[in-house]
Formats: sequence, structure tokens, C-alpha cells
Amino acid sequence: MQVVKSISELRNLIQDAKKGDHSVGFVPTMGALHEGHLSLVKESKKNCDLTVVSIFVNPTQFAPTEDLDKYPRNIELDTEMLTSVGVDILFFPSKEEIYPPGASTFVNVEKITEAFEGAIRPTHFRGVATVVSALFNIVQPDRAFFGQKDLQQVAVIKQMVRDLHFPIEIEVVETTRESDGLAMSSRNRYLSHEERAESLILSKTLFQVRDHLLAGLPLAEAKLRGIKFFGSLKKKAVLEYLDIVDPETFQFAESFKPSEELGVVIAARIGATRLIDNILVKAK
Ligand code: PAJ
Repeated sequence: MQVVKSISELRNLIQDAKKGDHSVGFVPTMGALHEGHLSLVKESKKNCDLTVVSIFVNPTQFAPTEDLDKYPRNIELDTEMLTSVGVDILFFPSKEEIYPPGASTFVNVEKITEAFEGAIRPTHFRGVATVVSALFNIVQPDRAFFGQKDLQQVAVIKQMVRDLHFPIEIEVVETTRESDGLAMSSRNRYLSHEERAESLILSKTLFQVRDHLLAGLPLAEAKLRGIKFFGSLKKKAVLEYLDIVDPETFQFAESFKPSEELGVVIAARIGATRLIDNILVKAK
């Protein structure tokens, strides 16, 4: 695996690959890698000739009050993991390489970003859309791989790609979970032993709501029962939202028609750690 820090070096490598008619797959990450990230890499390897992974803890998607400085970083371990799954190129730029002094351009996707993560973290998606468009311009992949784990992020990126005419296929890979159901996340390592046990409340609540929806309960009732269920299990956990949405637009879903797919989305704080999760439910 080649580790590249400069944009110009990366561009040369990718141009050579494209001359050989090789397709380029791209997996953007912030590092602190786990099996969820690796599942995206494996999909890219399956579908593309050359796989590029980026590790960049993007400052513009963190609010001043958030965990930018504390965000877990372990480049040695990440490099080992990426080598073990056969990544071709790791792009590991500095902050100045991505945001040269004086950088002042942002990409703002409207509507989809108004609620849920966008409401709680008002500048988050602006930072995500900005860095992902910069990375897309640098890497110029044929396909880019994102996790369903961040379902609203997927909707934002797809909208941005449509609106700005990026010639890139967006592939979505399903959420990798621990064996007990907790969605893998770099932030899980913040959890104490007790909080880790309580973190199951997110996936358990989602699975309850899914069962209610599949049993034909009206959406409002399924949500209400989900909130009550969360309340019955919680010790320290604080529910931020539990809702049923159209996964493409992130508007509240109003009905559940045959063959339609709905997203059930949840966010909760457990102690100082904020966790998000979701599931997609398809009507029979
Ligand atoms: P990060 O949180 O590092 O996640 C990188 C990619 O891995 C995202 O597409 C995310 O959805 C996916 N991912 C995380 N946990 C997963 C899991 N349990 N199963 C499957 N996929 C999972 O998301 C970001 O970084 C950033 O916002 C980024 C897109 C890199 C822009 O800075």
C-alpha cells in the first residue's frame, strides 16, 4: 500500500491508473478504523481495480464544542488494517493540504440538512459536503463508498452529487454491527463498561419500531411505542430523536405503502458520548 500525503503525488498515481483503464474506488474516512470501515473497503475492492482510502479528521464538520481534539487517532493501527485488506493507496493529507491558508469556500446542501443531525449539529453537513467535494475533485473516483450507518450523510452526498453533476456512482454499504447489535463506530471507544452495556438501547429500540411497522401499526403509534420502550430501558441514556423518515429526503414519513422503504433513525447521548443509528424497513 502506498501512503501519500500530497495532492499532486496522489493525482499522478491516479492518472497512471486511469491511463491503464483501471476503475477507481474511493472510501473517505476519518480514521480510527473498525470492521465497518473495512466493509466499505472490501466492497470497493470487489467492484473497482484500484482502491483509494482517505484518512482526514475534517475540522470543518466539528463544532467548536465538539470532540475534534479528542477524536481518536491511530494512524499506525489504521495503516496495518488497510494493508491487511489490500488497499492500494492511503491518502493521509495534512489540514493545510486540504484547506490551504485563506480557504473560504463551502458547499451547502439545503433541505435534507435541516432536521435531525443537521438541527443538532448546524454546521456539520456543510463541513462534510465541503470536504467530500474537495476529496472527490482530488481523487476523481468512478465510485465512492459510504456507510448506511450515517444515513442522513448518505442522503446529503447523493443530493450533492446530483446537484453538482459529479460523475461518480455513490454506493451504500449496510451497517456492520457488533455481535450484540451495537452499530460499530469510532466513538464507541469513548464508552465506559457500563455505558457500553447501556448503548444497546439504540439498536433494541430500532428493532422494536421495525417489528411494530412490519406488524402494521400506524407510523405515529410505532414511534410512540418506541419512545416508551426506550424510556423503560434507559438508565443514563437521553433520547435526542427517534423518527421514521423517507431515507432519500429525510422528511417525516407519513405512510408505509407496499414495497416502500422507510428509515427509522435514532440519536441518544449516553454520558458524554453521542451515538446515532438507523435501520431501513421495507414494506412487504
Ligand atoms: P467516518 O465516521 O470515519 O466514516 C467513514 C465511512 O464509514 C462513512 O461512510 C460511514 O458511514 C462508514 N461507517 C462508519 N461506521 C460504519 C458501520 N458500522 N458500518 C458500515 N459503515 C460504517 O463519515 C465520515 O467519517 C466523515 O463524515 C467523512 C465522510 C469521511 C467526511 O469527513
